Amino acid sequence: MNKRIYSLAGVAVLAASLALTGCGARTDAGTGGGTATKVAKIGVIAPLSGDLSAMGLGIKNSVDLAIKQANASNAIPGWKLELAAEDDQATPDVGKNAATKLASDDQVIGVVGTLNSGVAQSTIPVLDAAHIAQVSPANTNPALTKGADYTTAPARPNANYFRTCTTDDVQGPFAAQYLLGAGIKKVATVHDKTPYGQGLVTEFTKAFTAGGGTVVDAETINPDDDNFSAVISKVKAAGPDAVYYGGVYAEAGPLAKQMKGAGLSVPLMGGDGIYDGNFMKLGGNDGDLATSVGAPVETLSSAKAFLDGYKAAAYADGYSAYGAYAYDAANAIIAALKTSLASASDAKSAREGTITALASVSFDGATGKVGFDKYGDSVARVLTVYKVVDGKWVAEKTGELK
Ligand code: ABU
Repeated sequence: MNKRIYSLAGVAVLAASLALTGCGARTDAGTGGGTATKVAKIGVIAPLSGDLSAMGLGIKNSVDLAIKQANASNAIPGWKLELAAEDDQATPDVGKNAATKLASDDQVIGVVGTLNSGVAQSTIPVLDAAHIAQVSPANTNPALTKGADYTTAPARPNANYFRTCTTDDVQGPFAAQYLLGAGIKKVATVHDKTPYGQGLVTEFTKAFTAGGGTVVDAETINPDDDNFSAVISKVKAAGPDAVYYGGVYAEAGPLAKQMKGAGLSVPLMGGDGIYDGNFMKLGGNDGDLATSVGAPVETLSSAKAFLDGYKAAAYADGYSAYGAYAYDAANAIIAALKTSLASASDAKSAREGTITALASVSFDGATGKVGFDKYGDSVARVLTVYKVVDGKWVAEKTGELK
């Protein structure tokens, strides 16, 4: 074998090896021109099974849609984007394992997720150590971007973390203003002891009492419990005009059902975590209320490409409360990749550059203006109050906190 033939054989072995391991560039069949296409993966970490899978699958599908649209338009020349979705089962430990798995895949360059603020506490440090950007469409706990002392001494804990939704120090007061404006002055609070539930009730309580309302009882539940009768008895004895709940629909629905069964016929109001049709399926009643992030997506002309694309893709599950926000989160990562991958030889070497580029993205997304402040929080702060009417969520009021 002469030297040239030996060299070509070596290249062939290397190419075969790269193809087998899935690393590096590859040649797309059918292009005719041998176009080299490198692969970068956008991860998703969300509950894809279990009680909260309606929300998690909406997130996954919406990221999938953004990736497919980017590939179809050749948004990043020379690169093909792929989805790498992991189920966190709404559990911090499972989420941490999912983050570790994605971080060990050299082709993963950014992650959309998580749904739960408590799960994000576990995934952010793992992805930060691997220099991978995480953009959440749904985490609303303020401490994730501004630290535990977010009110008095905000300090960003992790530069890799961003979110497209607003936060509970906006959402809680927005709910408080709504109830006070509706003449409701006495409220009992209940939360599920998660960072989200507890944080939301804390922010609601501050604003509700500052506005002249009274919290007549403050209770907690264990999300693993099915029977909330002991808590409901105490709440009922306190005589509230409404119950404000911090947690997700999986417990809020049964709580609302059991409240009504116990003769406590006052509205239950919650945050974005209960804004899902499953709340009613699990027992939510007409007159119950929720705040959720953004304006109703169906009313937004900016969301047409998302809504049309989602419908055309015929996903088995709806986009749910965070689909449009997940679509915008994925498109924020894709916008950053246009900079970070422009001259990159592989995805891993562009991870840090993606984080840097994300901090400066600004575009008109499905939900409105997409961009981030110095903490990684969304520049958009719109919220909507929804009420259950004839078994469906109906928008009552959309706006920003005054
Ligand atoms: N923001 C509602 C989803 C639950 C959470 O943040 O934990």
